[in-house]
Amino acid sequence: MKIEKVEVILTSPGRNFVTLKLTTSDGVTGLGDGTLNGRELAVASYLADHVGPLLVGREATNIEDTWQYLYRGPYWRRGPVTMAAIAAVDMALWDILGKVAGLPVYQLLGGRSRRGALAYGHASGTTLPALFTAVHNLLDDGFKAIRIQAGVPGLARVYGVGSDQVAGARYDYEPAARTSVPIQEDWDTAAYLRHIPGVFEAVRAEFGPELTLLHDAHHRLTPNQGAQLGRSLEPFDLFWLEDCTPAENQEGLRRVRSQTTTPLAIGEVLNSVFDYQHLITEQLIDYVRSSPTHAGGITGLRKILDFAAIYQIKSGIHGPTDVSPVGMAAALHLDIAIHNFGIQELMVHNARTLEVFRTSYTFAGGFLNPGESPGLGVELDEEAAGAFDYTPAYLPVNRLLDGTMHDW
Ligand code: CS2
Ligand code: MG
Repeated sequence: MKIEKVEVILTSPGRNFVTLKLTTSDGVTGLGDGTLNGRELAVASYLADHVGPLLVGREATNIEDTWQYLYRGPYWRRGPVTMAAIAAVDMALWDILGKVAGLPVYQLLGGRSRRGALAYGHASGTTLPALFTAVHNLLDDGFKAIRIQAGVPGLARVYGVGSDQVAGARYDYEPAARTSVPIQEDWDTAAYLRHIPGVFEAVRAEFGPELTLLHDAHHRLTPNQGAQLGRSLEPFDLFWLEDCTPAENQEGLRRVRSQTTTPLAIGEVLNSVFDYQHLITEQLIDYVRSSPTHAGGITGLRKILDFAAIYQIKSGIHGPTDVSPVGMAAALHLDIAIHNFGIQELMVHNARTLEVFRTSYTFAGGFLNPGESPGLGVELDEEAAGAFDYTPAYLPVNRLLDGTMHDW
């Protein structure tokens, strides 16, 4: 069964998505997600101009060989654009294999290891009452684990904090603004470090000790500041503190690790097993945050997670809205199959996105399931997709109050 046709589909039902569609000589189709937030066109070109011609005529079921061919073949290895493109091909091939076998992909990965994948949702608020409303809304939806982000006094906007919600509303925060250049936000680390422990103290006082709580520091701290935050959050028993310091300085995590027992999650910007080498072998983290979409697909992420398992490190797959429903489905098949599952992030896509991508995964009682449809279980309505043209959209940039460019 050969790959016969390669199509790259860009659609923007509220945000941009890059989808690869492969069709085999037998007429079986597979979908893959190559969405790279704010750099979508680079992946689309990589796929259409460089990868597509290599795929036509290849055996569709040779998934590992195609992965290695695309990883080792071009000489230039790793990097977000390359690995998102490889991811799209890899997912589409697993989708095809599942459809041919008549089985959901998780069955091909070794079958079910758990009844469902514990999911965490996002709650944020510019004030404590607004944050509590957001937490109540998620609890009403069934969430058992909640990421807490809060506005910081003195800062006009903080990345990861959406508009305040009213009771009963759905969390609807899209980090990428549909503007031709990124909007700018400001940042004050000292104000943040003063404020956040009190937020968690208040949340614990309001919601009790059992609710699973998480926090994302979005790479904004030095290792020493990360250690300080980790320590100050210890009394509030977090499931994890995410991206306390930029992950490219892997040695920095030694400093954090030696100073705090707050569990650490890292990796949404990492894209290969090599990026995790020291983080995993030195046990500097507790959770791997990469997604199939940004780490070479199911095949690429499986390599990372199997490596992590040896060191008792678990998965915490990135699931923002910039991972398409196809990428989300790929994550869920892995979540159900692997042994070292930790938690799955869930930012629910907007209604228009879910009209374009028809999903068969489910969320109930705080747990996600990939569904039993053969393959990944996501169908693309191409007519609906065609109604939404690519629209430039970018994540914000972050500057200190004196104008210095900062991490976010
Ligand atoms: C965030 C994301 O989900 C998360 O943990 O860090 O919102 C992330 O910033 C975006 O996916 C970037 O594209
Ligand atoms: Mg994050």
